[in-house]
Amino acid sequence: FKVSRVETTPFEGQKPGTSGLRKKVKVFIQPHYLQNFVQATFNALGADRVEGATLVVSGDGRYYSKDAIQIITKMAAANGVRRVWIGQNGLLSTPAVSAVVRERVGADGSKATGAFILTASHNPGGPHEDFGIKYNMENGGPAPEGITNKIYENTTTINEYLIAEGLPDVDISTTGVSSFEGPKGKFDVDVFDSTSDYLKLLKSIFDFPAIQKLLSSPKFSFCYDALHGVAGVHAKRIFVEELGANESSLVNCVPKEDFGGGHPDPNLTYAKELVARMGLSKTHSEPNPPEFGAAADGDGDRNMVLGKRFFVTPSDSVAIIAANAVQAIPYFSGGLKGVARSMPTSAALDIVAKHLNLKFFEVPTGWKFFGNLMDAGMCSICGEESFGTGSDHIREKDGIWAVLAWLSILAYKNKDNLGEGNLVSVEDIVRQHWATYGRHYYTRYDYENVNADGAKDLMVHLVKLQSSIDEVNTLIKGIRSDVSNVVHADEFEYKDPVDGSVSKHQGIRYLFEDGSRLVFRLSGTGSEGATIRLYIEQYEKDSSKIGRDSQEALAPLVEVALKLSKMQEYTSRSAPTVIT
Ligand code: VG1
Ligand code: CO
Repeated sequence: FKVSRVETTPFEGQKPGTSGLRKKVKVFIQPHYLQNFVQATFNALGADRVEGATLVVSGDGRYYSKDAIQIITKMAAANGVRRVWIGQNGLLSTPAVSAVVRERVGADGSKATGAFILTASHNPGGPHEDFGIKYNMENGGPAPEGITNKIYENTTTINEYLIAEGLPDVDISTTGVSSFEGPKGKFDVDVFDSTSDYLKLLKSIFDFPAIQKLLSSPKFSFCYDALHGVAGVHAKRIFVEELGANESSLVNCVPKEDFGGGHPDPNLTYAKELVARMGLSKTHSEPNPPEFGAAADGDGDRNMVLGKRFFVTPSDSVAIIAANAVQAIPYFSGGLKGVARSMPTSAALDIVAKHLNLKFFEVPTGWKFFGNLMDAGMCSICGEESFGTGSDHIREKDGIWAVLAWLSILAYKNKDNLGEGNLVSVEDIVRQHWATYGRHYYTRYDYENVNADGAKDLMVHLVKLQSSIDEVNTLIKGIRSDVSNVVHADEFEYKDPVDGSVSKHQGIRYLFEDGSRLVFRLSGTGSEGATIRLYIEQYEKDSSKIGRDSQEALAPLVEVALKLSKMQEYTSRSAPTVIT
């Protein structure tokens, strides 16, 4: 092939958000749009990280992925990349990409140096929905802000990109290596099995025979919903072929370019089929739900964990995994190096860290901040309230890992009663955890696609209010007299303990005397308008009060949050789009 230089002009708005660049497909398919972003990335990385590189290019299989893979492959070849690695059919979950970058060794002994992940994660897909792209580094984690800022800068001045001319489209449906000759020498495209490397890593972490025993017990039943995302590919291999789960326990596990028209976000609103199967639907009654259910998002890095007629909040989930990891998961048997959560995630993990005397970190929203801690050996387990849980086995959150972690805990707690005796259920484990550590009532209200100016004004209003805590407390007393006092309010700012970098404006916090918290943030993953996230949390230590309905327990704080922020006034919305 030859290298051709194509003239181009900048597009506005190619700024990567919380997790890469996400836009409507109709924006991405404009001539040169994707190409500009990819070239801006190569330029930000610099020749020494691009020439001779081995790049993974794959994603969640959403609409436009196949075209994007061909374009990126040709651009990689033209920019001097030595090898492109592609999961079969272009399918790799985000955690599988991270595992491949860290673990896979090519037939010629090569190791990956980075990855383009093609996904807009939990956003819907299809010709009228979203596409997305992000770059991950050699450690398998998302590019740090230093690089993403550089990428954005480059997109504003770009005037040409390089693409290989005469390089045929690669057949991504069949595994194997194809070699080509370019001006700078050899270029290989290696299409490989999507699950093998990821599976190998997971097998080195968990006790697969113990999980297999649990899954095969007639007392236990299991269900996994991939919402037509890429996790379905891995789920079939791992849960069915390796662990012996029944094929009928997999729901929506065939990936679709448009996720079957659904919203591939694993929560109680969008994972409708799973919610019904687990006996949690308000309109459908299920006589005998499975003991355990879980769902994934489009790119397989998120998880929702459910028990029979029981919802586990993600904030509780990470705390419970951390509390049980050393006993239940072989990888952690030597102890935990530390734990971390994102700022809006509930403080359930903090309490576990205190009890177990573990290092603890609170970082801004988005997985990239955990990676630095893990690279420095300071953190083993971490999580976010947004259905993200993971560990230092990779540098992304990992939906299937979280399911295996829960199955491990269930296997451990039930190791002596799979024969006789009652099964310790998901609900039993959570209630036992609350009884030991107290309960964090938690909910998140999302106002999706609201007017961007209104959203900005609401945030400005909330920051202004913070200048007088007395005034805030007077306002609150006028709204609800049964809510405690605000003792501190600020905009969250994070100084990375490893590289000293500072991230500002990471969410507005109101902290109450009794440990309650209100947090307001603007989403960084949407593709249209603005999305306001309101996080509400209340801590209850009194064991006689830990069994309440969470929306009911939080009602006073919700009322305060909505009135204090003037939510309806600024957004013209009387109710949130989604409550999780
Ligand atoms: C959201 C979540 C955040 C998560 C991010 C990426 O970001 O709140 O916790 O890390 O999505 O997840 P935001 O900025 O919209 O609140 V994923 O599964 O979309 O890669
Ligand atoms: Co995701």
